[in-house]
Amino acid sequence: MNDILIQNTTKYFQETFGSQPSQVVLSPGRINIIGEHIDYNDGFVLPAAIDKIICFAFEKNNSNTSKIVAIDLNDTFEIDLSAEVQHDEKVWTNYIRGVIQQLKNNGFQFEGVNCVFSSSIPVGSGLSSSAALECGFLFGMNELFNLNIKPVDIALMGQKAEHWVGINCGIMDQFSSVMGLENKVIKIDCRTLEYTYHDANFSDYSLILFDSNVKHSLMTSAYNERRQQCEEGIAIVKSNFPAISSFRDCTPQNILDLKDKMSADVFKRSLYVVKEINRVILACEALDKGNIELLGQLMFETHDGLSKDYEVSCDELDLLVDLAKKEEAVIGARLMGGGFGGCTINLVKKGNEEAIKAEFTKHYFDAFGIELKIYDVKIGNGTSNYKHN
Ligand code: GAF
Repeated sequence: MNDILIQNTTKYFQETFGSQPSQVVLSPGRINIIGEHIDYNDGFVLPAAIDKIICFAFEKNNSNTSKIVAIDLNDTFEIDLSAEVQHDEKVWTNYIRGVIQQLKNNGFQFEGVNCVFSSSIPVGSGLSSSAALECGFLFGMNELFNLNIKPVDIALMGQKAEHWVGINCGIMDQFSSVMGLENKVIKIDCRTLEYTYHDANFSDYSLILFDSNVKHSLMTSAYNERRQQCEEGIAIVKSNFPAISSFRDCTPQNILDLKDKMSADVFKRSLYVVKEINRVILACEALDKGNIELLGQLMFETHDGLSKDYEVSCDELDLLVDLAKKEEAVIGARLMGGGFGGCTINLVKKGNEEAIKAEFTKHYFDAFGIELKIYDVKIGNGTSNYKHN
């Protein structure tokens, strides 16, 4: 599938700019096995890059203006690099503007580019198409102008670009988009940015994403609010237990002891975070030992926490996970990403995929009158230059 995407992108570039691109970059979306809303809480997460990507074709244009074409949106924007970077009503352009702003802030020297891009990452489904856009564009600029930005710094600058757009996100999405490796999940310590690769030992299972096909508009404000509540929670922990500096050093009992000192929401969020950090550690051990059944149970527990304590689920996602719980062939499922819509991630015993897909499609449509979208995903490499075979 991506071969056609790459061909079309380079062809479109040639038709638009009359030359061959000098640089073709592939930048993936991500899944997250477990560890949700944990990256901005100094915890551990377990994501992976996937085989759904954005393909970019670039060339320098020897001017001070960049021209960027989003093929799928049939839209183009131009940006004068000598002017101050401004936000725009066209949201997609802000991710690129945010990256340009980061390059400028960090004093990098660069000029205008011509760029076209096209994507196989569904937008608004919680697969981090925005991180892929930021990191892929930045990767291309790094290559074209020999900026010598290290991969982890590409991820950090991508994250800052996203903050500039308006979501106070953690590092997980950009990190996994840049650092992904085929068939490996990455355990990221979001406090130190140390990371280890683990075999994605899912051989008897398929990873299936069920896309609720809804996106509740609260997402940005609710995300930022959750982050703020967690900051409030950890501040209360620190002032009562001076030896503790982050949620990962807390036990659930520490939070229970502070119940009277926290608002009901801050208490629930904090308890969820402490439990989820612990679940990621257990899940990673289970994965290493090939105990995928245990990993699946932990995923179900994560969903319960996200739904009841972190309150970032919605009826559509809850139904998809309830359906999964009833199916013997689905050993784990949960909402994935920021929440309020998007996908659930499911571990489905091999051989049962088609029956499960049909079952879920029917039940979901009966309940909400909405078509379920389904993605089979494979774990792929992080952002890279396209190399012809
Ligand atoms: C979004 C954010 F961008 C990530 O940083 C992460 O917090 C995730 O939601 C929730 O785990 O994808």
